[in-house]
Amino acid sequence: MFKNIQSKLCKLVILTLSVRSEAGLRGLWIRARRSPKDTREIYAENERNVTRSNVTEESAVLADLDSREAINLEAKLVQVVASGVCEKGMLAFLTQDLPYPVTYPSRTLNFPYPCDAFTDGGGWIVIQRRAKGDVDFNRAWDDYKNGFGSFAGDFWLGNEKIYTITKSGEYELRIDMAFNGKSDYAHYDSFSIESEDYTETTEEYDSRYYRTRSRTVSLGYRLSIGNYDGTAGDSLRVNNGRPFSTSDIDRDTSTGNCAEEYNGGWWFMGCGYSCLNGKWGAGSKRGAEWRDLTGGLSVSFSEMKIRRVS
Ligand SMILES: [Ca+2]
Repeated sequence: MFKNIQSKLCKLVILTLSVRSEAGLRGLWIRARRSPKDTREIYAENERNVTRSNVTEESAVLADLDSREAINLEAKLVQVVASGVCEKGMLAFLTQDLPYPVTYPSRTLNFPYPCDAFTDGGGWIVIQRRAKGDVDFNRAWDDYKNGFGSFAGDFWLGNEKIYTITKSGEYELRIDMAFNGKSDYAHYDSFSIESEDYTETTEEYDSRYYRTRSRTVSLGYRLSIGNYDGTAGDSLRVNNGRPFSTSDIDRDTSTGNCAEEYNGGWWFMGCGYSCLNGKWGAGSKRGAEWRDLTGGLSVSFSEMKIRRVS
């Protein structure tokens, strides 16, 4: 167990170094449950766990952190500690280009995710972000299943990961958006998606005996949302109960292909009033739409995030 953690820490430190060397960024590992004054302990712990050949370079990175940057990073750490974290005791990675700390790895999930520890008390796992427009969201089923993009910019966490998270408890959904220079949000008091498919077992009766029959039913990450409140309007309502559609897997109720029309995957009906994964470009039609807020045009920013409520 310890060796496993040790091995992961090695990889993480190596990742830190590689990010820094490629982008000129400086990384710092933090343990969110600790106070900022313990940061040096983390440095020391990381250093003990890196391989001998990496020690020199890791020390150089730490020495290279100037006092101003250390203060900034520690200020963020204070906020992480003071407000809600997504998972107690998590390891979070924070660089200057990341808007939120990213777990790597999580203690209970085997994939990293960004944690918005600042909005409305924090504790939000961010599952979608559109801010820069540098990531193509016009992608096929498998990309939406596995996730794509960068936590430093635009991304989709991945339907399989979202399903894994929401099946582990009760979650709420918050969507932050910007349009015409104004920020708004939509909140749903429950949120989950079903699996990609599942095996349904039925019992059938004939005159001599019961027999069991199994068949695989495709749910296609079907959406389930609860009550709405917020300022952006309830533009996701008609998508409730709809499976996910992409340009290559059309499960919408339209005779056309909504994912093709919007250039992005979503829980389309036919085609509905929202698609925050749609074609990027503030003001474009049939794009990153939230009808009640944008009237058919596109938002200039969106972030979808979920938080465990029980
Ligand atoms: Ca269709």
